[in-house]
Amino acid sequence: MGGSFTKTGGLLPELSSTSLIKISIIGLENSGKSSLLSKFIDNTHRKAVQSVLVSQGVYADMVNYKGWDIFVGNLLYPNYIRKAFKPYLLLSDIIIFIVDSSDYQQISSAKEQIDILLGENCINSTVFLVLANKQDIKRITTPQLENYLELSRLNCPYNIMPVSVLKETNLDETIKWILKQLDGHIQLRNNNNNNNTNSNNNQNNNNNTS
Ligand SMILES: Nc1nc2c(ncn2[C@@H]2O[C@H](COP(=O)(O)OP(=O)(O)OP(=O)(O)O)[C@@H](O)[C@H]2O)c(=O)[nH]1
Ligand SMILES: [Mg+2]
Repeated sequence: MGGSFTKTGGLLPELSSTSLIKISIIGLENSGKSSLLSKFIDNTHRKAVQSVLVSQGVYADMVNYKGWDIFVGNLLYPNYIRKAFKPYLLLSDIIIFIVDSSDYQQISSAKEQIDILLGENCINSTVFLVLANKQDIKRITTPQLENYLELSRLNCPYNIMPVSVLKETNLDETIKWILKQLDGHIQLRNNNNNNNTNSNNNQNNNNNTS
């Protein structure tokens, strides 16, 4: 892949029309899932987010955004993974697991959720990214969180990154890491856009000079 990418209103870059990357954002209540989604996508697509019934009494937000197929699941109850989310997680190219680093109780529940994800084999063949959110008010460091969650037991490409979704801290780096992991699976549309822009410019120049 290589090269830089341009922002398209939301932080996620536009993918080529042949790419479709499935991304799941999961986390406990209040962890920052909706805030992250709204940073990832642009204003027009924010209005297109649909709350879909995925199992009895369980809803998830879904939206297609410029080549990204985004699923957002709230881990309200421990059984939600088994009951409702597993089929979506198994199809995901990347799972983002977002944690509120300011909430000790949530951190403890997050470990239980990772235990379930592993027990259900939901993250063995995917890319797993833990976002240690709310760094602006954190009560635990990212290395401490990584140790506590025992991420070293994962058998897939994984990472933990400190972010503040609210302050937009480290979100560009997060997306760069995601793109690097997905290297080879996706093509960014901006390459095509650049070509189109160049050919349009050439045409305009030709028109102007003729
Ligand atoms: N201080 C701080 N607050 C944040 C950050 N990210 C999100 N929040 C706040 O945390 C609260 C919950 O954020 P949401 O994005 O609604 O979290 P959620 O995971 O979608 O919550 P539910 O849908 O209720 O499960 C909101 O008041 C956000 O403004 C952050 O980085 N720092
Ligand atoms: Mg939400």
